[in-house]
Amino acid sequence: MYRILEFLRQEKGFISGEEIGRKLDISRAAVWKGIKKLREEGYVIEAVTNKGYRLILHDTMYNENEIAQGLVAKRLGRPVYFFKETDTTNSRLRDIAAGGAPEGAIAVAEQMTAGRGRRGRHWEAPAGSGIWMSILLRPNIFPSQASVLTLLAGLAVCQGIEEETGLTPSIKWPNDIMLNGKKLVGILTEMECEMQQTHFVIVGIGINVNTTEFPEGLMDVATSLYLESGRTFSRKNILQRVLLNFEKLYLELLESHCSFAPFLDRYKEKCATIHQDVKVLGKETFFAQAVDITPDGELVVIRKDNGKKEVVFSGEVSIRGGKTSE
Ligand code: BT5
Repeated sequence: MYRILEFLRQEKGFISGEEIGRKLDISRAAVWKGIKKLREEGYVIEAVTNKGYRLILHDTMYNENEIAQGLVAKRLGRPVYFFKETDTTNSRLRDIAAGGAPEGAIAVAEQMTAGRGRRGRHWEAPAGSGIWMSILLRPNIFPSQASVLTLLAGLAVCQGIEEETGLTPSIKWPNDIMLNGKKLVGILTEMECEMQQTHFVIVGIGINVNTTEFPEGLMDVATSLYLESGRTFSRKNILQRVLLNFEKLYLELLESHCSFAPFLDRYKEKCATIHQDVKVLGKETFFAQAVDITPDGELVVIRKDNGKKEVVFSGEVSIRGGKTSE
């Protein structure tokens, strides 16, 4: 069926069923069946007697074939595992990774029924509105260094969104992307490791793209590209841009032996947390002012209660705006 799609895609005008059949060495009935299936998937294909078929609408289509089509990234996004509905892409990709899938494989879902945030929190992931994607990486990295990948994913998502939409989100250290004070993107990095060895890392990214409304309770804190701009965007284009940006940063990270230092200035430029009042929720809960990011990607804060400087590790804490509660 997708071979027929490729034909239609290349052809600017009409192409007859006979010609498609001849080139693909299949019967006209098989061509017709393929066209029917493509239509069922949502492709709009015009059919005119004596002229043949013409592909009209595919820009809004979202499936493994569309995502792979025109992907510039060479390592990430190959291959694409697409699910119309699944519980959570992070778990699906974990299973796929355990079966030996290569670095760069991604799992993408139209809808997740049990999307995950950190610490068992729920991630709202309805159909038709967002990018719910997990990326498999197999870096030679200590488990303690893996949180750097969350920071780089955040940077890549910001860059990708900016390039594709012109909107300028910022990062709330360590794993949220915000737009106009509301959460646009969440990132969940998970890994399979032993004491000193990382087997693989899964970076899960959730981006609210064309979401028109959120359930009660999320409306005040969550937003989408659509809600902030009044425009709808191609999920495929944004996804591809994010992958390309993440790939560039990831390759740079490997070259720098997994040091975050080369990225520090770029990260700080996008990070809105610095100079903000924050509530640190770790082993201990306290209020503080964020003052800097270290070359290892940790947050430096000055505590409100005793004025002391402390370094906060991303794996350990949640950061909330100073005045809000958990
Ligand atoms: C996160 O957790 O922000 C990580 C979210 C990661 C989602 C991706 S999608 C692909 C992959 N597969 C998965 O199953 N997950 C990953 P956390 O910082 O714990 O934030 C969770 C909180 O964000 C929730 O408690 C809600 O308050 C809020 N939230 C839930 N759904 C949201 C949404 N769609 N947009 C914005 N905020 C949301």
